[in-house]
Amino acid sequence: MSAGSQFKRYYSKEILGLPEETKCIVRGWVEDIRPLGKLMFITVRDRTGLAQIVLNRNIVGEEGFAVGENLTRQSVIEAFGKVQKSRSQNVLMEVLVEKLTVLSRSSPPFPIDPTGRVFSSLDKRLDARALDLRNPQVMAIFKIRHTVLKSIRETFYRLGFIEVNTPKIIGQAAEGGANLFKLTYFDKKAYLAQSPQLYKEQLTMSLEKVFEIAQYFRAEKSNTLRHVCEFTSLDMEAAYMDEFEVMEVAEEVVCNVLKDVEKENSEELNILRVKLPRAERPFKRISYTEAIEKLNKKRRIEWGEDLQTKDLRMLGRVFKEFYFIYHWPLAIKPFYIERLDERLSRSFDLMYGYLELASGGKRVSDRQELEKRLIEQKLDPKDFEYHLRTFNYGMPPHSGWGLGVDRLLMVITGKDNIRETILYPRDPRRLVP
Ligand code: AMO
Repeated sequence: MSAGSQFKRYYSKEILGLPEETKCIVRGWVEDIRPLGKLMFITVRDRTGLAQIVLNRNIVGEEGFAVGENLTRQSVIEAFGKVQKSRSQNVLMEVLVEKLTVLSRSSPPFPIDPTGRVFSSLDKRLDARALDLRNPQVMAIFKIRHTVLKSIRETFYRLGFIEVNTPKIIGQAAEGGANLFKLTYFDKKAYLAQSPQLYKEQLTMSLEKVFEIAQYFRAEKSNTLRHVCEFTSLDMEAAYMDEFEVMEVAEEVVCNVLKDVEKENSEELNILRVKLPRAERPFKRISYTEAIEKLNKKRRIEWGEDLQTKDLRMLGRVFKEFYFIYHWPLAIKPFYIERLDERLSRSFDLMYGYLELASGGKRVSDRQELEKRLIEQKLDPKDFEYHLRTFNYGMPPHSGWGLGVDRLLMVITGKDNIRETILYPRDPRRLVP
């Protein structure tokens, strides 16, 4: 029997809608095996769901039945057969097998139960991530992630942005010296990129409006639920826009993502038992100074201090959905953010409750001012010569932001731990698999 002989591969989900007698090929991994006299019921899972296939000793013969008897859970099989109505409870249609082949035999016991019936810790699950991904609850997160990435791209294409790819091996720091992973680049020192900051700014000189979705690296020894050493960032940068205009772009991206996930992933949201967060434009905007005033009603916090997790949690109880905190003190924002006045910067963070999702702002586009800001932040302009030079070629005013895609996924999937939203997360303790 070959795939050419009128048999066609159908996904599990499609089989339920097929007429009786349809010749089909079922491919997937074995989740359950239930022998019942001369019959054997096998539950096969693929990425769309479950299918039931039935072996009948009278049809497949002794040899064929033995293939079923020797099956192990999680093995990958291929079955040729015909669709029939099922007599099992909860199963509408099943496939009566004519030929069963084991494409890859698994070797139990397994380190985790990928059906999710037996609880495993996240650490154990991540150690066996390839198997963990067979769990529909886990797979659902990455199906949603796919929609999120697609939706982001579509929004930026529609807004006339050009998608770019900047280098990840770099010779100079983009965000200052801390948190860099160092590596040897032949006979030179090099680093893994912390962000595309300087490149995306330079690209506004020519391509004007750019965006990039890529992974970045931070050597942060913080073992929190929202930090990893390799994260995916959505970065945008646009010439001739100010901080408030790019905040609107962030709103549009987030709202379209939510709309698209609602449209494409109702099944996955059901599997995860979560409701999408609400997002109404415009998002609330509060200035840093207003935030400090609000916080001061609960605890003493000096103007100029960075907001600690406990402060953000407090704000998160007041602002339950998406909101911006804008115009932060100059001293606690990076050197490339433009000055609003002596104390304030033209910066903003996009928040969801207590969680910072994105930060950005209007950038310095004047070389002398940028050098001054570098010195103020105790950085050496000489280390940034390649970047500073580009300002001599004519640098348009520009603004942009970077948004943590993994964190956005936390909000959408209702996960408290960022590691759940990353296929193979990297943190100070985890480098494999
Ligand atoms: P920032 O450092 O605030 O800004 O990063 C932007 C967003 O990226 C996410 N993020 C992280 N997510 C997980 N683990 C980490 N270790 C981590 N670090 C950052 C967060 C954060 O809000 N160049 C600027 C952006 C800009 O101004 O355009 C930057 O990198 O969601």
